Amino acid sequence: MEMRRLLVLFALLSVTAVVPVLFSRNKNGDPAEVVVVAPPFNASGVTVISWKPRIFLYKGFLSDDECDHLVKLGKEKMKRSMVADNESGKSVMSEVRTSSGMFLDKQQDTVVSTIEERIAAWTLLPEENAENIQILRYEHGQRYDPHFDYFHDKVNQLQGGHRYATVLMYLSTVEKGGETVFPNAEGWESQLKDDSFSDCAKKGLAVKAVKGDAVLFFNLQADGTPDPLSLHGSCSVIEGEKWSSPKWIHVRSYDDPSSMKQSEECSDLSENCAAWAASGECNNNAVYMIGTKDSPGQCQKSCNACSL
Ligand SMILES: O=C(O)CCC(=O)C(=O)O
Repeated sequence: MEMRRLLVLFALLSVTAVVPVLFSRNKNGDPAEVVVVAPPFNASGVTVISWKPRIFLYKGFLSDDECDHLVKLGKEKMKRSMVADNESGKSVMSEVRTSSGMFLDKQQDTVVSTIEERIAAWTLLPEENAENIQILRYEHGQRYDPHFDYFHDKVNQLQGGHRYATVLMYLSTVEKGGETVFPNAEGWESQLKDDSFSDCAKKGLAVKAVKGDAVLFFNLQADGTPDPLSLHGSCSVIEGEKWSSPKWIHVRSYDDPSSMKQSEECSDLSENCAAWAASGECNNNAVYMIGTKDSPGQCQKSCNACSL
């Protein structure tokens, strides 16, 4: 009798449970020791923070267990963060970014796979367009000065093209500072900010780092050109420690090597191309804008000159 009641309870739970529980397995399918609670994707947790640029906040995107699991995976392999050099595209160390970080493998374990699937469901962008999840740690005083996630060089665009969207997940709650700030967001001056915000956060539209929350923002405009309003940075941590986790999603497949050729052949290299093309520069300044097959110009895409 007791056994039957238990079975009925289990059957009821399995159809009504809102929060799935995951037993984490690594890539080889071997069970790991953690049990992780994973919230389902629920669009009603999402609010619009800004339309220019497009920024959305998802409260409770990750469970506490998922955050702790990602921090644990990252902790052992932290290295000083790098930035992409604007000329060569190579990763270089820079004083504008003082955090440390590492990249996970894609589908490294069940928890990571579930989060990657949830990101794809939220952004409506395929998993293959995304880079591996990065884990970042900012200790006291560490920051990332305002920057763009789209590229200024050709080399970085070879794999998947520009970073179209960024999902930034917060894995810890920062007591003071550590906000993500968007200094170019339209109308940021009207965001109400009390003394719990740092001075840095008062210079733009600010999102506080709260464990489990995530922001999604678009680095390109709807017409595919870079959006200068997407400038963003991480304010210095004043109290506590910040763990965050960006997932960058490209315009094309990041995993499929055959998508590389397309970007080598034709792209805009300046965020101003669409405007220049609209004002007649493709005809008036063809060498600079279009160039030749061997020496491509800045704006082949906006000039509709991809088949040179
Ligand atoms: O951690 C943050 O708040 C910002 C991170 C960021 O801007 C980036 O990694 O591109």
